[in-house]
Amino acid sequence: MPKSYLERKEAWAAKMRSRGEGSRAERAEGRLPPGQHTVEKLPVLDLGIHPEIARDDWRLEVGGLVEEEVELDWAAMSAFPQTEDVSDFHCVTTWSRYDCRWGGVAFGELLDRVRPADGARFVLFTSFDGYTTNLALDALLAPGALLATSLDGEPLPVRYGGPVRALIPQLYAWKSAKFLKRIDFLAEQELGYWEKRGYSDTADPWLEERFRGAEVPGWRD
Ligand SMILES: Nc1nc2c(c(=O)[nH]1)N[C@H]1C(S)=C(S)[C@@H](COP(=O)(O)O)O[C@H]1N2
Ligand SMILES: [Mo]
Repeated sequence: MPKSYLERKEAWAAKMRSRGEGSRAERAEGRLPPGQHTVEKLPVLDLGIHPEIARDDWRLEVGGLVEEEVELDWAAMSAFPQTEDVSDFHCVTTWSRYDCRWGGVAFGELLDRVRPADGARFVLFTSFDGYTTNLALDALLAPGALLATSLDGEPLPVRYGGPVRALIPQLYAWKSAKFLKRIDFLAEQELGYWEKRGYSDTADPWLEERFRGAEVPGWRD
């Protein structure tokens, strides 16, 4: 039997409770994942297309295997509880930027709204620049996974993916789709832009999952 969204959510919560509050401190000890070096300023890295979308014109479609498909506008985004999270950002090209302060809406809020159907196991992000990236649904349940609308206290600039980007600090940065346009919940994995070119589906920087081959099928089940 596939796990339902609520079962997945509870499993994550149990995992986090069992780790306790020490997890961030523990990570700080071995803070830099293997093969990475730190940079002071957050580099801008993307396909080179920076779509200018006014907040008033911005919409986010959320569909696929969900109980309730939604199209969010800026007012709907602002109506969700807002949160801030400080995390480290690791790009597969080996730079890491510590202490990025992202603000926005926790992915959990969106998941609670749309309610992924039983059998929804994967997610595909589609962006306004044509970029796509795939990940496991469970990645969105991790702490710090956000629909980000601000960075270091400022509204998210276009070059960093504004008006809204995905932000999943536990995974290499290419999973954090900028200029987010659509989220699809899927039963089967659909490959994104870099994944079609051989990059990892699971992309855990601590396991150095840069390219396909290192992943375990049925990841995190
Ligand atoms: N829409 C979109 N999102 C994207 C990309 C892209 O090309 N297009 N590049 C990814 C890569 S490879 C990285 S390292 C991060 C970089 O985010 P930053 O430019 O805010 O540092 O965005 C990711 N998200
Ligand atoms: Mo990247």
